[in-house]
Amino acid sequence: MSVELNPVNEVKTDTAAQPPIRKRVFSGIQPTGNIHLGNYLGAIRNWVAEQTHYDNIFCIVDLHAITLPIDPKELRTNTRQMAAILLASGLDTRHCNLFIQSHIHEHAEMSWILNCFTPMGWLNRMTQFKTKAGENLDSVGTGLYCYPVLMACDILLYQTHYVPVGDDQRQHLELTRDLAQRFNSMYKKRVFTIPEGQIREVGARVMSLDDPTKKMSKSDPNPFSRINLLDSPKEIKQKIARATTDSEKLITFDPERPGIYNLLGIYQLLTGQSQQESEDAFAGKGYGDFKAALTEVVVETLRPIQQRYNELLSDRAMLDNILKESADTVRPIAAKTLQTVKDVIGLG
Ligand code: AQP
Repeated sequence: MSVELNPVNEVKTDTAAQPPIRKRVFSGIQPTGNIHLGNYLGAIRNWVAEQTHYDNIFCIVDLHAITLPIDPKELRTNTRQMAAILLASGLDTRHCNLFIQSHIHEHAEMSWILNCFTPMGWLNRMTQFKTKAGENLDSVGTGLYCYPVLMACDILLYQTHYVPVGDDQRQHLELTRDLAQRFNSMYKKRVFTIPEGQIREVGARVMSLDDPTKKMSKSDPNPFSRINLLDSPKEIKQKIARATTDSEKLITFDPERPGIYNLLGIYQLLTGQSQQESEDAFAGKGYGDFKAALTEVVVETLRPIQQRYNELLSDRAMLDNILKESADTVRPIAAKTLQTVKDVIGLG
């Protein structure tokens, strides 16, 4: 079952005669494996919490996943696993559509077109490209360089109002807005809705466990840097036990002490407490007590997600059906936007 979306891809003005049109949310996630607590707290949890408020489109961005080398079998497996994790985390297809990016060819087609409209200087400024390319500037594929344009297409194809993401996507979102504004003004037509980011103050940047000055990341070669959503209780315990702290004793939100700041932030988010309540809970206690409590909270948060994940993954046909129905529902929106773009630029 997939949710009915607003029937047209134009932004309607609410009038007294019409029921209010719900705003549209779009967000994506790469099926690159190792989905972690940062992805959950920075993105997925917010998608789930607010899914009844919006017209939601969520996408497993497999075309983004091939911007770096990935084994084909692994990619296909990761994609189904990602769908199962998202549904197990609480995405409900009565309230949202969840599909695989490559199932809607309009993403790739629009990407070529918008690449032709994107100044190289804009892409040269993207810090994520520099980080991911590292020393391999001459050997990485151009897809990695053009990654932000594909992301812009994902968002713009659906006339999206809001994009809930973690803080690491802030620069890409700005580029999306700039591209949309530039295109609209070049053709003096409101072809694209200008999207706004939804970046939460808390949880938008969960940091690595071993180096809390870096963000928690799927591609970090050190498995002790992150807690994966599918980690066993034993692995979670080991990872939290090894997480970097410092030689001080107080368990407080002190940004000057990034290790404990990050861990306490995770604890606060998962318990739903205020900062003060979390600090009070550990007044007079040491890192041992705190890490044990954090371990328990993480394990208990992930337990029901993992149970549901295993159930969902055992019914591959049902998963594929959900993904297909959602793609069928949203495809006409993407097709209409692409056609408008082709018309205004003179293709065909
Ligand atoms: N550490 C993080 N804290 C908060 N939010 C995060 N996100 C990622 N890392 C953190 C958010 O998760 C969503 C999905 O991310 P993605 O898989 O599409 O891409 P990413 O940002 O490249 O994720 P990773 O885990 O860091 O992967 P790699 O290592 O491949 O770069 C996005 O909303 C993102 O903001």
